Amino acid sequence: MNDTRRAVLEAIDGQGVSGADLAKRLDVTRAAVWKHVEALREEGFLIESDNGYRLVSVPEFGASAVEYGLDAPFEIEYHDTIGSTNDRAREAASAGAENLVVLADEQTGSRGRLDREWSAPSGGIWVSPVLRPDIPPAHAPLVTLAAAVATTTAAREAGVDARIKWPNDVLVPTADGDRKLAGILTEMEGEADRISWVVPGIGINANIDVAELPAGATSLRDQVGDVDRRVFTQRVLEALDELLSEEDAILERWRENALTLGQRVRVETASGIVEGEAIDIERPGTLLVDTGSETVRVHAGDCEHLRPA
Ligand code: BT5
Repeated sequence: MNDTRRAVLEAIDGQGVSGADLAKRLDVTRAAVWKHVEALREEGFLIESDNGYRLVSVPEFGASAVEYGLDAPFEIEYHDTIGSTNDRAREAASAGAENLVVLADEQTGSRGRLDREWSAPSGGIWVSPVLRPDIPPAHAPLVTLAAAVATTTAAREAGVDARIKWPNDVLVPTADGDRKLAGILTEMEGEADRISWVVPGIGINANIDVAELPAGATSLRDQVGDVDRRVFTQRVLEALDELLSEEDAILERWRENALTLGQRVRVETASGIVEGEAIDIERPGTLLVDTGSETVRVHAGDCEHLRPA
């Protein structure tokens, strides 16, 4: 959203302000004020003009909706429907985009890790930020952890008991097992010593019926009823931005929200199966598994929580 439009919204959020006053405050002509108001109305902002301009409501979802009131330096690119927000974010990143977030209501070709299918019907929060943190490629797993913490934080604020399963799943423990609320697919391009871009694509089952999702999934709707996706998306992006500026907090916050720690796990890694108790996490995202005879450091793999022996 351009700065003048944001300033118009801020000025008329609360009380009515006349066109003349707005023009003076923003140092533009009255015709320009009118043009901005019309453009905002077209984007779905409800603006009353009986007694000066007054903001009545913000659109439910979309680029300007999420940008307005967002306390993080991201520009949003919104699609009602798209193949994959990660594909689009990668393309934009390669073309030089910075601080861009690709957001969609529905995806028709979204991916999980290892090219697994990810269902993304309308009503979800499918979001792929393009980040350029000043860290070496080997530290990229920290970004995935941060995205998981950010998503869990927003879900907990919405009243959902969300926890993280190492490395990238956000689950909700229920009487009949843990159910998957969100997943993260991190993709990046790096040079030898520095990440060029990294996209932690986050898929959150928001206002979706579980019947539309694969077995074992849950949604925010299923847990607490429909949420305000605009605010939820803002909270995820704000928490992510905050964590990335405070790298040391990421592991601490991850531990606080982890479901995996203290559990018996079975991790399938490229070099074989590791089974034991997950005892801790280490930079940049290494899981420590106590097998009974030794502590094994697992850098990547698919993790399964086992029932206590
Ligand atoms: C993930 O993979 O959990 C990462 C998912 C990332 C999706 C986001 S959406 C925005 C961005 N754009 C993309 O194209 N992708 C990212 P993984 O750990 O491999 O889990 C995949 C497995 O989760 C599948 O094999 C299914 O069993 C299950 N699954 C598929 N869709 C699901 C959903 N909507 N909710 C819960 N589980 C699902």
